[in-house]
Amino acid sequence: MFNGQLISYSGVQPSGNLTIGNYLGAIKNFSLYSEKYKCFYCVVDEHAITVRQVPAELRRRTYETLALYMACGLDPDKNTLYVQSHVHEHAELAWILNCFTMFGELSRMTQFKDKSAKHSENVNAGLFTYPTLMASDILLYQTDVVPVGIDQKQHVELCRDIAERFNQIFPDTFTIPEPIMAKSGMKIMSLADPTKKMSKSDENTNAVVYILDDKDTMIRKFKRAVTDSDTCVRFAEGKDGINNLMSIYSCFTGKTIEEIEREFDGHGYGEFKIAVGEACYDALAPVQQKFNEILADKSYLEAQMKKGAEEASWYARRTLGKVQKKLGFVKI
Ligand code: AQP
Repeated sequence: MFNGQLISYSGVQPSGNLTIGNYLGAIKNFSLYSEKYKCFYCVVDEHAITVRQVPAELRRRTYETLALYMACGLDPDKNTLYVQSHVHEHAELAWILNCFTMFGELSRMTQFKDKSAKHSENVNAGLFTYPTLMASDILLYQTDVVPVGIDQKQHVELCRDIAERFNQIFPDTFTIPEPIMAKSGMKIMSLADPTKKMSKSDENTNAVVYILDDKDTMIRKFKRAVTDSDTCVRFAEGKDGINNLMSIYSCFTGKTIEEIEREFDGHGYGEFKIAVGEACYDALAPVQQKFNEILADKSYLEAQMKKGAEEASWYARRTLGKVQKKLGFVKI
């Protein structure tokens, strides 16, 4: 809460081309909060460098992620859309929060364990302290709700613990945020291994459907999706691949699982997979068209980045100033 206004905050890393997991688990839901909350949606480029990035690609994806926010319905006049590295308070508060976060807490984060196993040649301190930067992102804006996919729930819970610890020593500093997750789509799984989350950084591009994939590519990927030896389209334990495809189809069409089971009763997996690909493309085609229009106007995007950074900085400065004063830092 900031000046009596409820706040929603979330972000996406420009660490790869965005997937339908990012869309269904996060971005699609962001615009739902625009009426009730003051919303901040950030392109978290500082988080992305915890894993090595090619600079030209990071730059390109930063523009693209901002353009996708807008293409997915986020109006820059109603939401504060900005890039994390344009607001230096994020990194400054993160340092302070590092001093209120325990080594053991960070060691327990599953994303750190997964990513350090995946990037064993580069287990850097930034990867370890990623959650304190995320806590800084959230707490700087006195955030009430954080719309995220389920994989980020643990980080939001740690953020709450850090804020409560800080508030105990320095009362009334931070609002304690709540993670909020979509009822469906909170964890979209890989098409190649449906026990694993779909991730934009997956090296197997057939395992991932990108928001910007063309129709043929989407259908081809769904056709190749790993399923099981059964042929009946029904949601059941042990049918991870089909369960995942049914969830995706449900998210894109609004149909319930029971409706989907009835629709495909007597039809095989092949027909169902094509229907999932078509539903996915039909839902995303308008986003793709809008994205291409917005991306074509780089100076418009840069003007929006600047406006967003100025708005965000105003809020971020106020919280950081309050924290510094409470800690006893001298102001000159
Ligand atoms: N598969 C998913 N299903 C549902 N939600 C998902 N999210 C990510 N993958 C899925 C949600 O998308 C938001 C932005 O994610 P992020 O960019 O901050 O990083 P991430 O969670 O680490 O996503 P990726 O795609 O797996 O990125 P990489 O491969 O770079 O690590 C978050 O709200 C996340 O929950």
